[in-house]
Amino acid sequence: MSTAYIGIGSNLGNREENCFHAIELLEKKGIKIKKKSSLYETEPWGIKQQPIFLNMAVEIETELEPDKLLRLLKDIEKKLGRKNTLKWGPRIIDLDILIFDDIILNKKDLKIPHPLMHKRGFVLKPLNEIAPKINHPLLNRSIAELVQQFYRK
Ligand code: PH2
Ligand code: MG
Ligand code: MG
Repeated sequence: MSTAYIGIGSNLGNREENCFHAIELLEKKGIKIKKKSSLYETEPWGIKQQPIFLNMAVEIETELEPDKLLRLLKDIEKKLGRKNTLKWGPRIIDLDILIFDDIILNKKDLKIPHPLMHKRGFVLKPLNEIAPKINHPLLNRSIAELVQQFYRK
């Protein structure tokens, strides 16, 4: 059994409903949701001219391998009506693998830990709420330390 952290984001439609619907579909597919952060209203990062996001993070337990989990996340995004989205643009739902056990993966379509997570407040804040002590296996810092570092800049 593996423990992983998923970042959830939405800035189109009923954002809260989209986030919780995604969690429901994960559970239906046998993913155990161990912890849920609060919802955070966050300023759009990357492309500024788009609606405000709702972001959250969840801790899951799964028997799936990372690539199978990625497949499932993509299927759920599609089911919720996500279209092929502009990079960093608006989306109904976004489900990203942030951390997966202490795995380091650098494949073309799947990089773990998420390569930008330590530079994004909208990822760090919710993740810090549910998992301040876990280690970022590449940076060898806890999430709490990464949050501190983020706000010092
Ligand atoms: N996702 C993006 C790009 N920008 N900004 C915020 N605040 N929240 C997001 O989830 C987000 C973003 C691409 O995945
Ligand atoms: Mg994303
Ligand atoms: Mg994504």
